[in-house]
Amino acid sequence: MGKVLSDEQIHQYHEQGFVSPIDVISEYEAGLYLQRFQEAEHNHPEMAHPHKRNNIHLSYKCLDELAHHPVVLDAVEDIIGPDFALWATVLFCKEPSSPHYVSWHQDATYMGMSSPAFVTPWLALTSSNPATGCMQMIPGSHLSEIFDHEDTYAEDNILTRGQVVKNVDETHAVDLILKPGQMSLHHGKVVHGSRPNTSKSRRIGFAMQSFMPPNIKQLVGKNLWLNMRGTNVRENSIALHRPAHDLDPVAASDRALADANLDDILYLGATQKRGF
Ligand SMILES: O=C(O)CCC(=O)C(=O)O
Repeated sequence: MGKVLSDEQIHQYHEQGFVSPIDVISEYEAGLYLQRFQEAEHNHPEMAHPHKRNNIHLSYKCLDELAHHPVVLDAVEDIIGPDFALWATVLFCKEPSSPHYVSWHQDATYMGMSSPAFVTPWLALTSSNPATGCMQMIPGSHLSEIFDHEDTYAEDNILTRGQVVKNVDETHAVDLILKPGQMSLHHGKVVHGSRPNTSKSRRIGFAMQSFMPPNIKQLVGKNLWLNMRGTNVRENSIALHRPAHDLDPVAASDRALADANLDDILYLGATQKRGF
């Protein structure tokens, strides 16, 4: 038994490359966080929109709190051990009845890390189900190598390059259905994607992408990390700061650095840059 996950859940993660659902906060609390997020979004829209969706946890206190929630960190510890840092976050918002989707891909492909053995918690702020465009996973695909990805830059594809793994057998896909306040955990190499939101409600997922132990090194860009738990000694690294409040200027300058770094890494060698 881990701190949060049962032995069965830990086994499932290692066998299938994901585990879901995990209760983090109640639906009621998720509603309060959603309200705080939407207020911050209303007051400071320049810090959170489809082309400014990375590292919002360095701008909005509510997302910083969720990234540090003890249930999130305990579950991460159950998977990768007691020492880890957070590399980045992405807020995946799909507006009601919108065409945006995420093609089949493996996260580790363009992240420039020395190993894909990292974990991403994806926390639902609103309901995530087939109608709203929940994530879908291909069980066991994390046990393969990184597949070839074709960069399509397709208009409604909200991945940086619209990168896609071809010939995925979708008959094995598993829908990760989450209530507000629940999360899933997925491995850096699991093949996953999501369909458009056909519902009348927003689908908002906070992907903490990703938590990594100190033996995983950034090989392509600057070494920027938010230390989360235990000892995280990394050569030539810069420790990011938590915001004390919305738009904290210290964390804001960290975010500018981290967003630019993420751009350099994710678009390395790309033929187009799309501002995601
Ligand atoms: O939110 C989505 O639909 C996709 C998210 C995703 O690909 C990820 O968190 O790695």
